[in-house]
Amino acid sequence: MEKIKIAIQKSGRLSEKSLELLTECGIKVSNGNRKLRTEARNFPMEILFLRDDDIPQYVEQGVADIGILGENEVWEKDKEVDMIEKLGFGNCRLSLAIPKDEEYTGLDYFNGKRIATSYPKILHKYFQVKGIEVKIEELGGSVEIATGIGLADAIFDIVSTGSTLLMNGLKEAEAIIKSEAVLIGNKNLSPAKTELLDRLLFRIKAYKNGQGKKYVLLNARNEVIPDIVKLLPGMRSPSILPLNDEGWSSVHSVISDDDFWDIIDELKRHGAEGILVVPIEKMIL
Ligand code: PRT
Ligand code: ZN
Repeated sequence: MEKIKIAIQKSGRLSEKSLELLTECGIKVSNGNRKLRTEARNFPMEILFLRDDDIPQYVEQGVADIGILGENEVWEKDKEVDMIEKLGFGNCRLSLAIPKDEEYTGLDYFNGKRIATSYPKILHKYFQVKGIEVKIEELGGSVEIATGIGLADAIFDIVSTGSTLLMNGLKEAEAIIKSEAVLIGNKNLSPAKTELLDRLLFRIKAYKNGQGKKYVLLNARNEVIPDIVKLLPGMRSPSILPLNDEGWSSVHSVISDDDFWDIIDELKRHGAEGILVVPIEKMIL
């Protein structure tokens, strides 16, 4: 039987989350002794552990059929691959940063400046479109120290909390693009592999749909049920079940974490009782 080959980061920020995603998709992977490749036990899948920089090329060439990595790497490597699905982890942004005591006057500030980065392609395209001339210093890592050691006037790097910039006496001047982990795929997958990819995607989407949502069960008197139903979005409409107690019903629905507490407050105000909140593991729409 044909297997689908997935490339994930060997060791780095996305490794654990990538494996966790496969686990959430019911795919059992054992990588106890940190092998470079392994097979899933209950899904026709082979897992290759690679440096994220190499994943776009391997997926383009078909060494791997699909891969998980940061969008930033996909754009920078600029290979012929399909962006299939955003995965909702590894969120960060690529930003221009300058020494904190400098006065930032807008994009023109960078005219003629030397900017250190590990993302020269993205940066070059950005300033080309803006019509601003900059000198790009390509660095493999430790970009944040480039201004301190006199190698550059500014940097272009990944930022998430901003604390690395702060520690290195820098401040964020412009956030250029947002990035998160994505699933990419080879452009010429066989029909058998496409079917395996579809099965995987179905599971990934079910997992993603359940993320950030709660299942809510509550009891209320029948006369307030119409008010309560108005407060609940639900997948279609909430389920309403009669309780053994005459004149009472139980309402079941799904609420997003974002407005969770606001809705709970409103539900209580409208007479909801015995509110039970349960995490959602998967949600198949
Ligand atoms: O060895 P390999 O080449 O596989 O790994 P790598 O060193 O190239 O990548 P790695 O593991 O550092 O990051 C993998 C991916 O995680 C990146 O390509 C991004 O898509 C994503 N990601 C998310 C991040 C961050 N958040 C992040 N904060 N990657 C790097 N950082 C670094 C950043 O470079 C900077 O040094 O963290 C620092 C900034 O963090 P804050 O929180 O201080 O702002
Ligand atoms: Zn890398």
